[in-house]
Amino acid sequence: RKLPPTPPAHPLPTTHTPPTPAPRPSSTLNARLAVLRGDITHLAVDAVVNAANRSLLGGGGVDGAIHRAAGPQLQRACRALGGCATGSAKMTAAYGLPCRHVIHAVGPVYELGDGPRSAALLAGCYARSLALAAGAGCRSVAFSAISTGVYGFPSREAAPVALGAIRRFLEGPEGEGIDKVVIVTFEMKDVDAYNEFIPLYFPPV
Ligand code: AR6
Repeated sequence: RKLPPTPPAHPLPTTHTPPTPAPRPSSTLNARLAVLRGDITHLAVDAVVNAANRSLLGGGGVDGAIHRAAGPQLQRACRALGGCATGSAKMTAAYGLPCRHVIHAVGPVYELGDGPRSAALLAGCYARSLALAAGAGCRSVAFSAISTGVYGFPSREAAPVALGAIRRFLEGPEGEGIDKVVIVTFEMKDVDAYNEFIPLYFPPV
């Protein structure tokens, strides 16, 4: 007898549900968001957001690049933080990097969650990172494409989650001090995903 097919570990990517209510077009808000393809370790912004893991002790991907460029003091500072929960973030100084602070955000491993829970955890990374940045008086923040590398979050699912969380924060009272959020991506698949969803979350005026 033929066995039934094994269900996927998580629901297959659903089509994106547009945000409700539809975000109002705002040239001021639009000017506060930028997408850049490049190396986040080169940016002299107030805070760079790293895609870390729960140990905060470094790893591969953008985390490895940030630790290499910052030097060993960063790992010593991270060790003192005692790890971080998934969906949250912690901040350190930036040491050898040209930015002022590093915010270490721990994104979800996509395969371990279902769609909605992973999305909520990913949104939490963006919201918590922005709250930490605003609390430290940062005006410019650069984000890595959290969870879209080793952690396997499909870029087309991650981009609307990130954009929604960034928009909500910038519109809220805590977001007032943040002049610029730069999303820094390394790969064309992330650039394409952001370009697809920006008109929905930051509609043209
Ligand atoms: N600048 C900007 N983006 C980069 C850079 C860079 N220098 N290097 C890679 N990326 P990943 P995750 C992009 O895997 O999925 C680590 O081992 C990359 O193309 O770095 O959250 C941690 O320690 C991708 O789009 O982070 C964790 O264990 C994005 O950064 C785990 O990986 C994020 O990919 C976290 O996995």
